[in-house]
Amino acid sequence: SNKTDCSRTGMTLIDLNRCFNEHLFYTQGRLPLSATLNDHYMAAAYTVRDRLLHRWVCTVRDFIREGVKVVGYLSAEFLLGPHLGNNMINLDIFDEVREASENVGRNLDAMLDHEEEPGLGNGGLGRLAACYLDSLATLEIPAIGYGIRYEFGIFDQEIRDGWQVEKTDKWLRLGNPWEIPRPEVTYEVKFGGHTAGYCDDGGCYRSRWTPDRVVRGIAYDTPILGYKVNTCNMLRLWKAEAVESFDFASFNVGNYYGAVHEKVYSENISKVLYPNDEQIQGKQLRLEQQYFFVSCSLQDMIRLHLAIGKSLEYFHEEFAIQLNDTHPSVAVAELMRLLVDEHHMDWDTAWHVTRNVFGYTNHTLLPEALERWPLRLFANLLPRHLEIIFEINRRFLDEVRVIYPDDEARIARLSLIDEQGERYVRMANLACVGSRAINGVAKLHTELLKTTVLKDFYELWPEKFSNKTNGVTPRRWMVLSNPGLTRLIRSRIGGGWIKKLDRLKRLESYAGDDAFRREWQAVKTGNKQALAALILERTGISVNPDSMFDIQVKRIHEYKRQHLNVLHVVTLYNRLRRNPGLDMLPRTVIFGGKAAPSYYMAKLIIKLINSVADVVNHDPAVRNRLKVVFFPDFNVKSAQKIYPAADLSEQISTAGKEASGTGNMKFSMNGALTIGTLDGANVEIREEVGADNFFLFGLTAEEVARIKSEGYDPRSIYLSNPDLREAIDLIGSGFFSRGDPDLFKPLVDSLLYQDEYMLLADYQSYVDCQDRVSEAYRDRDRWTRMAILNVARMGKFSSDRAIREYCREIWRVSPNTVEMED
Ligand code: 26Q
Repeated sequence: SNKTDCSRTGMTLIDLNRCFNEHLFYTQGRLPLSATLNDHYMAAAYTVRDRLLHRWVCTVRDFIREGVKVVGYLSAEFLLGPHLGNNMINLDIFDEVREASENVGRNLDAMLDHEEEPGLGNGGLGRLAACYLDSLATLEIPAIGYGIRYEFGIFDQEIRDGWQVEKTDKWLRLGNPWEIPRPEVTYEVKFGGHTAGYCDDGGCYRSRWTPDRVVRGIAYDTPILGYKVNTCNMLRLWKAEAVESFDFASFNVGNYYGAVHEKVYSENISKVLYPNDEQIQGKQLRLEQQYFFVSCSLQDMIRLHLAIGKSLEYFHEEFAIQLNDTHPSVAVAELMRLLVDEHHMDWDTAWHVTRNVFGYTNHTLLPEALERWPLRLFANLLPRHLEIIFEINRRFLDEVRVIYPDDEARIARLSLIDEQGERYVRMANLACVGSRAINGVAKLHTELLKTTVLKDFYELWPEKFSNKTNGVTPRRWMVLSNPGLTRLIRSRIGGGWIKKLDRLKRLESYAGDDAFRREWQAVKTGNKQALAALILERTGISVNPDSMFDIQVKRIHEYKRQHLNVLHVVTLYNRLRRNPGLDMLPRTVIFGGKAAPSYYMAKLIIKLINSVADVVNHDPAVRNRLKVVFFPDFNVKSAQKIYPAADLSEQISTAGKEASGTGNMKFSMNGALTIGTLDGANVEIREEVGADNFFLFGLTAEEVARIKSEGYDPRSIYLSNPDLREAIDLIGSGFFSRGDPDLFKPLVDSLLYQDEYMLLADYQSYVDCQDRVSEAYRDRDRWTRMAILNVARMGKFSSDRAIREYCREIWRVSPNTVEMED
C-alpha cells in the first residue's frame, strides 16, 4: 500500500513537536535534560528530513509511473551550503520549527549556526549547480544531480599574521543527517592497463580493455526539495571504495600491506576537492576523480533507463545530460565506450545517442583555464578512452576537411588533440563535438566565446550555440538570508515573487514612499548591525554600522582585481593624511574570499589587504572615517550574513574576464548598489536596473583588447597620475609592511611592468566613480530609492528563469507535478 504514516510526517506544530522529541529520544538517545546543541540540531534535521523523504518517495513513484524525461546535471562541484534552514523554507514550516525548538529551550538560530556546511565546491560554478538544483525542484522538473562526495571540501581559511592558512574541512565530523547511503547502489570503475583488438562473433573488430585497477563507487543521496511543491529530486554523490576481490588477491599471498595500500589508494579518489578555480594543474588524481564520477553516473543512468524497459537507442529521449564546464566532459568518450563496448551497440547509433544527450556549459574566457590533459597521462589512465577520442576525432576531422578543404590551420585548431609541442587532449573540443548544445553564462560571455575561445566551433555549428545568463535562487539568497527584507516586501506585495521573481517590479511604486523607505533603511541597518557584531567576533575589529558598507567577497584572483579596490582604499587614506580635517563619507571596506593554496599572488593580495587594514584601522588621524576588514573564511554560511548587509557591491573585474559572476546578483537582490565594469552579467544587471542606478566605470572588453594589441604601457600611466603614484609608492615603500619594501614588491612590480589585468588603465575612472558613489550615499533618501529599484528589477536573475530557458531550449523537458496521497 502507498499509504503513509501522517503522524510521522504531519506539518502542524503538534506533529513537529512530537517528531522532534521522538528523534531526540530514539535517534539521538537523549532525554531533554541531557541534550546538547548537536542533539537538538540532529533531532530538528531528522524531523525535517522525514518530511523530505515523504515527498521523495512520492516523486520517485511518479517518475517511474509516468516515464518522464530526466535531467542529469553532471558537476564536479556542488556548493550547497547548510540544509536545515533552506529545507524549512521550502517546506514552509520555518515558524513552526522555530517554535518547536524554542519549546525545548533551544534558540533556532543557534541550531542553524551549528550546521557544518557541505563546501563541495570552489565558488561560482559549484554554487550555480546548487542554485540550479533548487530551481529544478521548484519548477517540478525531474532531475538528478551527479557529483563527488568529497570527504574534505574546500579548505577552511584562517588568517595568521595577515596570511592565509588552510585548514582541512572536516565537514563529516559530526555525521551528515541529510544523506542516505545506498550501499547496494554501486558501480565498478576501471583505470589504467591496456587494450587489445579482437574479432567478435559477428566478425567485427572490437577493443577489449584490461585495466590494472578497479575502484567501486557507492551512491550517497541527498534529497533536494523544491519551494512549496512536492517535487523532491536527488543529488547523488559518489564515494570511492576498494573492490574487495582485489585486496583478497594480495591477502592470500600474505601481502597484507599491499591489500591495505590498495584500499587506501582507491579511497583517495573521493578524498579531497581540488581547491583551485580557473588556474589548473594537470594532476592525475584530478582526472581520476572526473572519470570516476562520470563513469558511475552514466552507468547509473543506463541502469535506470533499462529498468523502465527501454532500449538504449532511445537513451537521449529519456535523459538530458548537462556538462557543468569540461570537468565531466570525459563523459562523451565514456558513454561511447559503455554503449559500444559494454552494450554492443554499433558506432553510428551510439554516436547519434551521445551527440543528442549532452549539453555543454562553458564558464570561462581565460585561455589558461581551458582544461587539457597531457596525452601521456591520459593514455596511461584511460587507454580505451583515448582510442575512442582518436576515432571521434578522425571522423570529425574528415567532416571538417570536406567543409574547409586545405585549411590545415583551422583543422589543427578544431582537433581534439593539441599537437603543437607536447601533445594534449583538449576537453573543450571534446565537449563541443560531443554535445547538441553549447552555452555561455552571460550575454557578453557568450558573444566573446563565439569570437574568441570557441570561434572555430561557432563558425562550424552556429545553431548549437546559445546564451543562458546565470541566475541565483531567491529562496536561499533572499527569503532565508534576509528575513527582514522578505517580511517588508511581503507586507506590500505578498509572497508571489518568491516563485515569480518578476513580480518584484511591483515594488517600484514604493520607491517614492517615505514610510516604506524608512522601513527599508531600518532593515538594512539591522542587517549591518548583525554583520558588525559578527566582524567583531571573527576579527576583533569594531566597525560603525552607520558607515557605508563597501563589500567585495569572491575568490581572490588577479582578474577580479581586489588590489584595485586596495588602491582606492590607499587613495582615500592618502587624502586623509594630506587633509586631516577632510569631510569624508565614512566607509567600511570589507573583503572576503579564499586564494588557491598554490596561487602566490592571490595570497600576497590577502596579506596586502590585512596589512593596509592594520595601519589604517590603528591610525588615530583616520578617526573612524575609514575602516578595512578582511572577513576570514568566506563561505555560503557567512555569505548569507554578508550580502544582506551591503550598501555597495564591488564587481570590478577587467572587462572580458569574468564569465558572469553570480555574487553581483545576490548583492543587488539584497538592496546593494553596484560599482562595476561592463563585464559578465554586470552588463545585464545594468540594463535591468537602469544606467542611473548603477555605478559604471572602466574600459570595455573591446577597448581592453584594442589597447592590449596596440601595446599597453602601465608605467606611463603611473608616471602621469600623481594620486596613483602616491598610492603605489606607499605600498612599495614598506609603509604597510613595517618598513620592509620587499614584501609587496612582486605585486608592485607586476603592476608597473606587466599589469595584465589593466588596473592602472582603470584606476582614475574607478576612483572618480567611487567619489560619485560617496556623493550619492550622502543623500540617503536618493540612495534608498535606487536600492529599492535595484531589488524591484532583479526578476531576470532568478535561477528559475535560467532553468526555464535550459528546459525549453536545451533539455526539452517539462514539469511533472507530484501528487501526495494521504
Ligand atoms: C579544473 C581542472 C582541475 C582542477 C580544477 C579545475 C577547476 C575547478 C573549478 C576549474 C574551474 C573551477 C571554477 C570555475 C568557476 O567557478 N567559474 C565561475 O563560474 C561562475 C558560474 O557560471 C561564473 O559566474 C564566474 O564568472 C566564473 O568565474
